[in-house]
Amino acid sequence: MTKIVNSWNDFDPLKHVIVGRADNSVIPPEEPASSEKVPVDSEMRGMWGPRPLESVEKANEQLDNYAKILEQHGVKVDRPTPLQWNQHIKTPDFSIDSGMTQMPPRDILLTIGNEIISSANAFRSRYFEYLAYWPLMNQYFDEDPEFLWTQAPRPRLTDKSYKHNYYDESISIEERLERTANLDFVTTEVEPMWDAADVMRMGKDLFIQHGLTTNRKAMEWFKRYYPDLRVHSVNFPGDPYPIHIDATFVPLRPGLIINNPNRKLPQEQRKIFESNDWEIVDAAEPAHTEPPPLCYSSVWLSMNCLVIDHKTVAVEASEVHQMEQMDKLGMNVIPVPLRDAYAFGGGMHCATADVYREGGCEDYFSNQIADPTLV
Ligand code: DAV
Repeated sequence: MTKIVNSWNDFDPLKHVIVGRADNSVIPPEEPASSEKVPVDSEMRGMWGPRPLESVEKANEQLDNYAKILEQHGVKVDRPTPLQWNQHIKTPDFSIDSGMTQMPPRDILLTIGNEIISSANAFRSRYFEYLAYWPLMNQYFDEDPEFLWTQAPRPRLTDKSYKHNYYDESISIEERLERTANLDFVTTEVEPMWDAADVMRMGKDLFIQHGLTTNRKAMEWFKRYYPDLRVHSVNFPGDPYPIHIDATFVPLRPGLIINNPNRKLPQEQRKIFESNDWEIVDAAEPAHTEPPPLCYSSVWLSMNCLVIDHKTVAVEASEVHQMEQMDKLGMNVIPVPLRDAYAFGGGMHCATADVYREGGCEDYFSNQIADPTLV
């Protein structure tokens, strides 16, 4: 019997992965969810349309090379099938002038054991992104009799899914930080919405970031859908645009996590880690002071690494401080140039989605304390 899909965490030995592609990527028009994400002073405000072909080619060159490097390290690599994203999207509930990309598979696909779930993204432009992965899902379904091919409940994304007048040009960074620290985001709670990259998988425990792309109702959905897992809601004050946990809180091996020093996990949310002998260390500073042009993500993609096994990690090749820290933490570093792909939706971790890691569903948090993160 062929076993294709299995992954319970982000650090056990990686054997099979999906690496995204930049083809046909579009900067989508502003919409209720993204107007909050695009920083006020960003050159991308109000701008949309197909990304420059030269930038697509450069990104693809680095993504292809990343795939090749992973293969050299014994990891099987699959690639999505690009769609034409520069076309109008319409559902009974909303319409938007374009889709986005199939570069960061991590935002769309969540692998839990033998199951891959397509997410319930809060961005309207990303509504059909899962289609780029359908040929692979179909193939895994044919080949692996135990593979569970799942689609999370699709959000309707009507106007009720967002707060209106939430966004205002005059809002300062301080006000923004106050709002996010108070768990006040542009998304409402009328339906579950979540990006797969907000979910940190740790065997029996799922730590999910409550932020711009994932709401509380999603956590409730996870709790009911996986009655045997423990679902935790975490948040990181200090991030004015909290989207995706993987440039904020990144596990390297059982017992060790790096945390963005500007977005520290609050003290009371640390208890579950501390009482189970997990160490949380500040991540190294990024090597760059600015993200590359036309990039949504922050410079903290520096810590968005892909762990290959408990002793090996792939880090973006220009992130000298992060590579040095990995070395000090006892990890062998595989440097991979990927900065030209950042603008398409993220870094080393974002650009991939797990298909197969060795290992099973471990309980890393067996010492259950009074834990305010537990949903
Ligand atoms: O720091 O901008 C990027 C995460 C992308 N998946 C950040 C988060």
